[in-house]
Parts: sequence; structure tokens; C-alpha cells
Amino acid sequence: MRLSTAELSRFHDQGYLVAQGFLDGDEIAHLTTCYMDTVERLRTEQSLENVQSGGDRDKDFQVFQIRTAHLQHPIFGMLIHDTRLLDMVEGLIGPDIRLVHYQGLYKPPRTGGIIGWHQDNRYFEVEGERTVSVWLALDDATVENGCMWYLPGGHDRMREHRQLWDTDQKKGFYFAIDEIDESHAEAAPVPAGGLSIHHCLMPHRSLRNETDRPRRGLAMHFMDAKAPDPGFLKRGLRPGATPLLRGRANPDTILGTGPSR
Ligand SMILES: O=C(O)CCC(=O)C(=O)O
Repeated sequence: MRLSTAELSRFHDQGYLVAQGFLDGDEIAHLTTCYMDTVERLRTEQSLENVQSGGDRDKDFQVFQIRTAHLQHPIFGMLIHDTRLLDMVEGLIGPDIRLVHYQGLYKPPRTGGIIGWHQDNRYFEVEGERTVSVWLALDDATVENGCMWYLPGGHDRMREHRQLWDTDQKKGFYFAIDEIDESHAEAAPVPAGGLSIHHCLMPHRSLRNETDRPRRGLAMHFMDAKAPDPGFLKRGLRPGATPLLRGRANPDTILGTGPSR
């Protein structure tokens, strides 16, 4: 699936775009079953993290994370190798593609919490511009159940972030932008099977799930594999967490081509 010239130009100008109909109904149903099987397995193993910003382990405001999703279930590994996806990503960051981060984010009905304003590059500490986040909706993501919000054009610079807790705790969301003018923020609702795609300098957030429906998403983050290693890798990741997906890697990186599944 290649993005049109108009979509690419929107991405570069505004910093984000919504692409509908990436997966069909059967694909979504299968992925969702595997997603919930994984959530339940992690829960049973007592390793299901609630990454809701500001209130970890909070019983009322929950965002459950499937961390390094491709290492948790083979279906998530298949998804990041999908040619339709990689063709789209190639249009945005070029032919050399590395997975930099990959997580399921599940907001349960009513208790699903907020993920505050942040920029993904603050986490990745990448040099250069070529990073992109692709967020796949497994349910219709709406304003009411916690879809993504963006600041159009806000991908022009890195902003000041506050650290919410010690990075050694390895929680999912530990940076937040305090000072932000959100008067022009736009919600980006996406029907199930669609994508919400943003530049990794784009400030974004998602609000509470106020509905009786779950809001399940998969956030896939990609970088130009020719760029130097992102700084956050120096803090250590599981082997195979950041596979090369297409093209060639920077020969000077510590990552090499690594196993991907
Ligand atoms: O799934 C969400 O609500 C937010 C995802 C997000 O902010 C991210 O992946 O960077």
C-alpha cells in the first residue's frame, strides 16, 4: 500500500495523517483474538504493565501495554513484515527500515486512561528526522474512547519534557510535555483496521475511554536504518527488539541486522 502524493504532502506539512482500510474485517478479527490472548497470558504471568501516565497500577485509569509486541506473539511479527505496511513506511522514511519500538496499548471500557502529550523522539533519542509512528486501530478509535490527538504542524522541534518517574523502572510512558498550547489540537478518529500515522516529532496524546467498548491499538515505530543507533538502545533492550525490516543497516551501528522474530 503506497501513500498518494497528497497524503505524503499532508504528512510532511501537518506531521500526521489518517489512512483508512489498511486491514479487512477478517484480519482485524484474527489480530484482535491474538491481542487479547496475549493480554490474558501476560496478566496470568503477572507481567501486564499499566503504563497510564501519572498513575501506574491505578485501578481506575488503565492503559495496558503489550511491550515488544513482535516478541510476544507471532502474528505481531507477521504484521511488521507485511509488504503493504513496509511500502507505506518506505514512502515516509526511505528504503532502509528498522523497527525501533512496538507496543499494543489497550484501554479497557470505562477505566481506560490518558496518555499525556509527548513526542516519541524524546524516548528514542534518534539523530535525524526519519522516524515515523504507525498506530493501527483494532476497534473504531473515537474521541469518546481515546483516539489519538495531534498538534498540526507541531513536528517542527523537540519540546521540553518532564520525566514522570525513574527510567530504571522501565515503564512505558515516563515523559510528558507540560507547557503546550493545545487550542489547535485535532482529534484523529480512525475506524477499525485504519492507521493513524505521525512523524515522531509530532506532539500527541490520547484521552480516557469513556465508553463501554474497549479501545485497542498497536503502535509501531520505525526509523531509517542508515541513521546512527538511537540513544535509548544504550540502556539495553531485549535481543531482537529492533529488527531490520527492509534494506540495509548502518554498518557502524551496534545493532547489526539481529533476529527479528
Ligand atoms: O495508544 C495510545 O493511546 C497512545 C500511543 C502513543 O502515544 C504512542 O505510541 O506513542
